[in-house]
This record gives sequence, structure tokens and C-alpha cells, in this order.
Amino acid sequence: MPASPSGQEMHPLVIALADRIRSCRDGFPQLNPLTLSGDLEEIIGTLDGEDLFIRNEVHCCRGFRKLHLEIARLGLGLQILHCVFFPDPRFDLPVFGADIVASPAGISAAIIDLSPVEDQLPDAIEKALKVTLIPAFQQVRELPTWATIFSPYVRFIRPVNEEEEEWFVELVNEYLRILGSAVELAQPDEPSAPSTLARYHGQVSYCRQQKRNDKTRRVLEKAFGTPWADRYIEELLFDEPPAP
Ligand code: BLA
Repeated sequence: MPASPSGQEMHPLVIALADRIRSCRDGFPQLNPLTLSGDLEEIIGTLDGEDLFIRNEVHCCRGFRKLHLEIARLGLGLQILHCVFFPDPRFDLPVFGADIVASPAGISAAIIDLSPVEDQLPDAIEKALKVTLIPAFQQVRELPTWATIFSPYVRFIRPVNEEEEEWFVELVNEYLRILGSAVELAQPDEPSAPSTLARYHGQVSYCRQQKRNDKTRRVLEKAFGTPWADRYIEELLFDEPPAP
């Protein structure tokens, strides 16, 4: 089983999903790695004698200002896969978001969405998601109140066995395939176009709603302290896009 930088094993779903996301991401047009300020690429610490780490990969490409994939182990055996692709507001593209939370008791949360930054998803994406078959997951979870940013096609589940974990990976693959087709075709609008401005505001509100998830903040504060957690959330996890 693959090991983490600290030598501990990662949950197979975290490994499989990260691999799948990387292989889809690597097909995106004009992909370029972004360098993170020195102390943010790999973060290593300890909490109550347990090794903690965060490993970040950040890219940009044509159509997306930031593609962020994070894998973390954050105390009490908590493992996280966090992934957000933030569009360049000049392009008519949604936000891609995926999150997995695993503990020694198993996966507690697996969520995937293509989230609109205007009233509606782009037509081609809406049409494709509408005909995507939803696997028969046994445990569908209720969304928290801040989750108004997600599309009607958000899936928030607790996979109950390996079969459902595989279904989830395939579902993420399908959402990324749909997004990959859209990014190939998308043409940028002018920075000053009303549509660009609307999508900029939509992305700002996506970031603000995500920052209302206390569960993310609490885990980071416990591991690394409040000032560090604040900076990490504001600058890396949910930084707002630059004004167009
Ligand atoms: C829930 N997120 C959680 C939980 C933890 C984290 C501990 C509670 C687990 C559970 O309810 O079973 C922690 N998630 C993290 C941390 C990071 C992270 C520390 O990504 C990063 C370092 N969260 C996102 C994104 C989405 C998301 C991009 O970061 C969705 C696209 C969703 N996480 C999300 C949702 C919940 C959650 C909807 C459930 C919240 C709730 O039920 O209140």
C-alpha cells in the first residue's frame, strides 16, 4: 500500500482519487505548475505524537486560474483529499470541487460537484450532467446550510464499501471528462465584459461560502494554530480571484 511522506499508509480511495484527478488534470490545455511560497508546498508537523502532513500541488491552465490538489493527514488518523479547480472568470466554466474525509473508522464524507458561478451552469455542462447516471449509493448525506453554492448535481455521500468507492472515483472521472470537453471549447470574454464580472462575483461568493465550513477550520486550527489556519484558508484553500 502506498505510504505517505511520514511513512503511514493512506486510504486506498484517497490514493485512487488523487491518481485519477492527476491524470485528468494533466490533459488540460496549457497546463503549468505554479510555485507556492516556500512553506506551503509541503507542511509537516506533529500533534499528540502523531505525524501530520499536507502535500499541495497547484497548477494553472487555459481556462482555470488555479487547479489545487491537496492530500493531508491531520491528526486522530484523519486523512483528507481536497481539490478545487477555480476558473479564470473570463471563461464560461464552473468551479470543480471534490473532498474526501477519511478516519480510522472509514470514509465519512465524499463530495463532488461542478458548481455554477452564475445563475446556471453553462448549457453544455448542464446537458451532460443531466444524463449522467447516479450510482445507487446507500448513504446520501444532507448538505450543510452554507452549501447553497453547489449545483443540483452535487453528490455528497458516505461510501459503504469498496464497490461504492469505485463508483465514486468513476463519477469524479465523468465530471472531469465533462469539464475537460468544456475547457477545450471555451473562448475567453473580455476582462471588462459584464459576463466576466458576473463570474468573478460568483467565484468570490463561492470562496466566501466555503470559508463558512467550520469543520475545515477546526481541524487546521487544532493541528497548526489559528493564525496559520487563517492564512492557509485565505491564501491557499479559498483565495478570492483577482479583480478582472
Ligand atoms: C466536511 N471537511 C469536512 C469535515 C472535515 C473537513 C473534518 C467533517 C467530516 C464529516 O462531516 O464527515 C476537513 N476538508 C477538511 C480540511 C480540508 C478539507 C481540513 O478540504 C482541507 C485542508 N470541503 C472542501 C471542498 C468541498 C467541501 C472543496 O474543502 C466541496 C466541494 C465540502 N466538507 C465539505 C462538506 C462537508 C465537509 C459539504 C460536510 C460539512 C457538514 O456536514 O457540516
